Amino acid sequence: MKNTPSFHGDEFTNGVPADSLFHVIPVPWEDTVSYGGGTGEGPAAILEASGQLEANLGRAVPGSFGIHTMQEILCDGPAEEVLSRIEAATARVLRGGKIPVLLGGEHTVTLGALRAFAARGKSVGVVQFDAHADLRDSYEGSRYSHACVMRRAHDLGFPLFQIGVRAPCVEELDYRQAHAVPHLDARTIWELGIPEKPLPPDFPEEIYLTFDVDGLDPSIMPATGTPVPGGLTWREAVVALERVCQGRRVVGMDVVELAPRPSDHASNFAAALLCYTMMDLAARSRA
Ligand SMILES: [Mn+2]
Repeated sequence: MKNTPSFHGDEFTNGVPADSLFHVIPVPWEDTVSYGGGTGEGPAAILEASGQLEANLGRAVPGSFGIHTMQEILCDGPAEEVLSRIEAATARVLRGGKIPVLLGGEHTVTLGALRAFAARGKSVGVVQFDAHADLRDSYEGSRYSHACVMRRAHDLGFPLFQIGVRAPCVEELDYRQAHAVPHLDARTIWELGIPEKPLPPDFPEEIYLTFDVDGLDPSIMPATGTPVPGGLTWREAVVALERVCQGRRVVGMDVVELAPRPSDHASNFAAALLCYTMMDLAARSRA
């Protein structure tokens, strides 16, 4: 087991689980990557970079709510086994009434976390930031490919909202249309910006945020396996996050698909700051 630092461990010592609102679950899973590799190194890179964060974001100090970083999930073996481990770790966090913060790893990580919510029988809305729709039924022979993760989530009955998509395939466009999956695609953001209230009024009050870092533009996030131009600027991402959290309660989150590259510490830091920003919004959403 690698000895990686805890999240923001230079400012806040690794919290006692019972006193920590945020439970960080590193999941260095890299199984079905379709283009560039390296997502297995994502969690360690985010934890490393989190040491460079300021304690405060404006006047807010998200770390003061307590951050407990768990041991990383073992990602060897068949996908079903890895998913079961992710689900079990997430379920423990939920039983304690805390917020799971998963660090990927490939996007399939999200399915393990969502299964823990499904087992609790709660209607949680999934808000997905991504360049891709991830709605294929199967990809390269796998139903657990990262290109299928939101299809699997939708199969489980989770309402879904997609932000920043700009590379959907025709199968995904058809699926979206047939199932009326609401979305705010990159093209719409180019033309109209981020609406005041991005989510449909009937979207669940409790939300899970899944942020595939390729939702960001490659100019600020080149370190990902399948970068696509035309993505969210930093400002658009933060404003969109703030607006989807408005009037809702964040019950879980993940940051996935960071594939660190040598001498690109800017991407790693951007992913760490993104995660800390999401923690801030989650803490505020519970206030
Ligand atoms: Mn994705």
